[in-house]
Amino acid sequence: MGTGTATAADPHPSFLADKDAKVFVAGHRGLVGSAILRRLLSLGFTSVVVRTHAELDLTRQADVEAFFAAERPRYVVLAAAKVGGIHANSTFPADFIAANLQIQTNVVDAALRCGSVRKLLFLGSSCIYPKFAPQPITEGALLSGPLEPTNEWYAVAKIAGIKMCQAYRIQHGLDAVSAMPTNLYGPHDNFHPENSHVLPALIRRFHEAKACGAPEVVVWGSGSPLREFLHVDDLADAVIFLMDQYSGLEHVNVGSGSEVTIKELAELVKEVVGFPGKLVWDSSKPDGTPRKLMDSSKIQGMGWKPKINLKEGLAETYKWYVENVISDKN
Ligand code: GFB
Repeated sequence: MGTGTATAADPHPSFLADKDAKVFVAGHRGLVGSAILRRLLSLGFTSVVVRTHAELDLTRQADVEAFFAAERPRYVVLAAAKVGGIHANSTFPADFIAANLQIQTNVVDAALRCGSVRKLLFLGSSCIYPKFAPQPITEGALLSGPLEPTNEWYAVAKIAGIKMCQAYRIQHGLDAVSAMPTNLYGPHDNFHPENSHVLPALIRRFHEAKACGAPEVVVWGSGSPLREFLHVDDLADAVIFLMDQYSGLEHVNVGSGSEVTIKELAELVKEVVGFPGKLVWDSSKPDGTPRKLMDSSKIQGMGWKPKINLKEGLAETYKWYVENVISDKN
């Protein structure tokens, strides 16, 4: 546990008391990494290190080792990953398992070998849990049953990441912790029509339908699956909180605690975007797991709570989409 200041018993300052230390945020251009970067800068961290994919390919072990040896960061937040929605996960299983295993293995191992890293946080996903895990899903449900087939390749890689952090803690004493966020959304998301997650996909589809006066919008599946959504700025807060406060072996769930059906979500996006037409359901598309509500009582018990409700977060994300993605295309 971080105490804020260094003492004789704990010679290191806590993360939040060490704002001039080098912090490497891997994946700073993605949804999660960009939110963590914004939060670190707003908190006054002065030495955040980032690399674009073109500057450093995290799937290449030698390049990752050379980067860590040269930069010698004190803290690492591992938010770099190959991610996507239900369609991308089932279409590119090899890419999802290979890239994620490579990135996390290279980064965790290089963090140990360079000798400078005091703490590392690895980000996973709620899809690590069994398809039919009891709800809400506690951390203890890991590896207690079969996974959801549409994203098992990604899930297996993320489970390996948790286990790698645990193994490096046990064998080498590396302070590596893992956070498992629920379904995330917010600025800098991927708004690709097929490969994105449901929330950005629907923002784009409703916006384009409204812009061209289309009478209806197609939504995938039955509409009955339940999903829990968390704004990425809330996740960024949780990541900073865990970097400062948590040094346990077990991973930590990070969720909002409230869930909606996909039908309710679609109605909400329709309202926020202001699309006047109707919804049509494409039942040839998969539903995925029926429900995945996380039990976030562990992190809430430590003192973290989400702040952004879905409607507000959705409205703000739509505004960001219009100002950044649409205006970039014009
Ligand atoms: O967000 P999503 O792709 O991911 O889909 P998962 C959630 C639900 O929304 C599914 C439905 O029931 C989809 O069928 N859906 C409706 C849509 N319309 C659309 C659409 O236009 N696009 C998309 N993408 N979905 C992901 C995993 O599962 O969850 C990842 O694939 C990751 O690995 C992520 O773990 C958090 O929630 O089903």
